[in-house]
Amino acid sequence: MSYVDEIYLQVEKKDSHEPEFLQAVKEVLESLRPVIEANEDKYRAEGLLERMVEPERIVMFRVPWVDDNGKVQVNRGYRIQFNSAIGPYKGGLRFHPSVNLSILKFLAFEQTFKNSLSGLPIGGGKGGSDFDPKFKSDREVMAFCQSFMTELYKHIGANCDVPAGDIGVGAREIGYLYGQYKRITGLYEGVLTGKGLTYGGSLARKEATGYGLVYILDEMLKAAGKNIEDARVVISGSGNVAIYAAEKAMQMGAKVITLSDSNGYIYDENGINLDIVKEIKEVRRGRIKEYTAFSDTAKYVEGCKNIWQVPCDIALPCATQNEIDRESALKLIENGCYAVAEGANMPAELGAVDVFLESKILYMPSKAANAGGVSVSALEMSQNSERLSWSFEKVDEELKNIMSNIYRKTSEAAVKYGHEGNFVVGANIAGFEKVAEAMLAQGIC
Ligand code: NDP
Ligand code: 2IT
Repeated sequence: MSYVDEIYLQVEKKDSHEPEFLQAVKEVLESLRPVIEANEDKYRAEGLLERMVEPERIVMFRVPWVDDNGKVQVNRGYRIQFNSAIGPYKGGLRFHPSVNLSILKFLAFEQTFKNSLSGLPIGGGKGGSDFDPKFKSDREVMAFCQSFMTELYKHIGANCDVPAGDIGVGAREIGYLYGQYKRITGLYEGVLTGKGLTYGGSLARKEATGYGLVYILDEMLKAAGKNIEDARVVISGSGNVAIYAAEKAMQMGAKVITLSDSNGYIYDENGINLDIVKEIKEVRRGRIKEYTAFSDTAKYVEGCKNIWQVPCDIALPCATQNEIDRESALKLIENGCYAVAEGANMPAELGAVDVFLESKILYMPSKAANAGGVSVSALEMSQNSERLSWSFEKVDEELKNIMSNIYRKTSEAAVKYGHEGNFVVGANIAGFEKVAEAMLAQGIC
């Protein structure tokens, strides 16, 4: 049996109760086949894949806090330190009721290859909690964050593990978490990224994932002789990634016609007004449905799945994992969509990925497409180390270069292994090679 199949069967047996993790492992291992087959004896002798699919460490803990009614609440906290071969663990924290071990393991596994692909010296990690910040008061969120950090601080540090934001964790949460870390440890260090600009945050971190997504999309389109200008763009989500992807796409002349949240989506053929969206989502923490009160032409549709039925040229899924199933992928293509770039992590089910690859549309998978966020996080770590703050223009320029390098590495790896235009194969192989080399150099550990 091939080494790839053997390892996948082992993981399937051991982690059978972790569907998202299995999905991510399957996708990565399948596309690594050519490079594994070329080095099978060496990798097998070193147990490389066995080590790669097993997190170095998982921390799970109780997070007790008191709500506004004086009632004690208990959530579950996690940090997965997946792989430190090329640098300190790095990756976001997700606060969402759906959070469980399977989801965080898939995210941390993917993060390892994404971070490698970024070209920066960062390992892979992820964490979070099943806490739901939605409709909680600021005091409740603070109480939760302080309790969460009261355990997490033992396991992180500027040179060992540097968390950041993800779903449900933005500037407010990072602020409370940072304050508690500093208070407990007495250290003023770059232990978190996505910090506020007054206490060590980087300009352009807020924009980085969305902007980076559109920069790499633009590279992919240009290489295929296409242009983002005047394209109709369907974006899902209305959080950090979706808003700044929309902003950059609009700046580059595209028309963004949808945004969504977990209840439904808004649709306006004339293009969405982002100032209104920012006011609703960033200032008032409201729901996307409220947008229709400010617009005569926008429609609100309950439920988020049908967003992929909206005819478009380009689709940018920016909400969550598995938001596009096979049927939705087929619908997108039937309606003329010619490019998909993933802002969210693993937003397409395996069947949908197959549809994108078989139809030969331009398809940039998440670990390449959304790497701009963690890349600027790494630049924030550099700024913290040298105790300097770079200008917006400098960070943005670096981000453009990083996304351009990711595009080049991804497309070159695809060509090298005989899969020209298949950026799934390209991104997985390019990300894998550096981690593999570092692990082999460091011996069995
Ligand atoms: P936010 O919390 O800012 O926004 C999340 C958005 O997605 C909200 O609109 C939310 O709607 C929607 N959403 C969340 N869960 C679901 C669900 N189960 N079904 C439908 N919609 C849902 O998070 P981000 O914008 O930061 O993250 C979005 C995606 O991008 C995630 O996959 C994340 O892992 C990925 N990502 C984020 C990076 C970052 O720097 N922040 C970097 C790279 C990737 P609602 O309000 O109803 O929950
Ligand atoms: O999925 C991701 O890359 C993130 N949520 C960002 C991680 C980070 O450390 O900035």
